[in-house]
Amino acid sequence: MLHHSKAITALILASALSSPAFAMEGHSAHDHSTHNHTMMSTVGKPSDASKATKTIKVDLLDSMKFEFHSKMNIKAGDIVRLVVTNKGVIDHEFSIGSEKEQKAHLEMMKQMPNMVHSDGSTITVKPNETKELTWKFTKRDTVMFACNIPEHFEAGMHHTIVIK
Ligand SMILES: [Cu+2]
Repeated sequence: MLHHSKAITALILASALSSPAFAMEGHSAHDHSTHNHTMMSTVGKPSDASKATKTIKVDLLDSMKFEFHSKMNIKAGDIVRLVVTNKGVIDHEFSIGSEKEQKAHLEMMKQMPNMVHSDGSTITVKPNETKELTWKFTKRDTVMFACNIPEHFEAGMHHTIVIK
């Protein structure tokens, strides 16, 4: 009987491990709460790093500021690879969206402060860590970069640019 149930468990495990859905489930269980719904943004969409037309480095600072290493001179249609480093000692986030989207995101973060993102428009970056996000800015628009970790946005951790 014991032998029999073991065999069944092994079978279930084997099929579960080969399923991509299981891999995602396992990932979110590990991250506690993963925000992985596909959020449509009005200011663009995630893109492939290999298609990038520009690379911009950004540092996240505990002074609640973003430090862009080059001018955010972005035109509609540009695909920008953002290389984001957390230079601080606390977690920060780098999120791309419209002002309205960032406001909604901020409200959500107040409900779930430990939310970890993987929706393509937001990355959570730990101290001394560098992560990348490639984004296609699709049209002339006002885009807001924000860290929506509670208190950070309010302390000034956001930056608005105009896409030409
Ligand atoms: Cu922050």
